[in-house]
Amino acid sequence: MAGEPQADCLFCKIVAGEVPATVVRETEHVVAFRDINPQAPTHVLVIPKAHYPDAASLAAAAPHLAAEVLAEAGHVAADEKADGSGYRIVFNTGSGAGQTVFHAHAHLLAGRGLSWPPG
Ligand code: IU
Repeated sequence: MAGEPQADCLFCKIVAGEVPATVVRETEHVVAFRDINPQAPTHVLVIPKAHYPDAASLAAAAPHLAAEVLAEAGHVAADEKADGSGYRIVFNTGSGAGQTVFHAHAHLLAGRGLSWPPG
């Protein structure tokens, strides 16, 4: 069922404390932790604790929760002193776009120049 924990989902296991992660922010509904393979000096993943496979399904089923994920990404950027120099929020969606974990997550990237278009 939408939003329910999935037994085979890595990020559900992080939410449950079954897989370790370096958590930088946590609310009742959202958790933010450092990516294990950082692509920038600041690379934090911001996820809803509830399981949705991607950003669009999250926004469709629980728009308030999608908004909280975005707001928390902004708080992480401020915590990391990235809100002045600029940062990027990315939701890879679908394997063709590089999504490898099918639990909605925002990548918050900062701390270096970020070129456009992305690869
Ligand atoms: P993607 O957009 O689905 O590809 O992002 C998944 C991210 O999860 C990716 O950047 C991985 O480095 C990251 N990650 C992680 O932080 N911890 C893990 O145990 C695993 C992947 I597996």
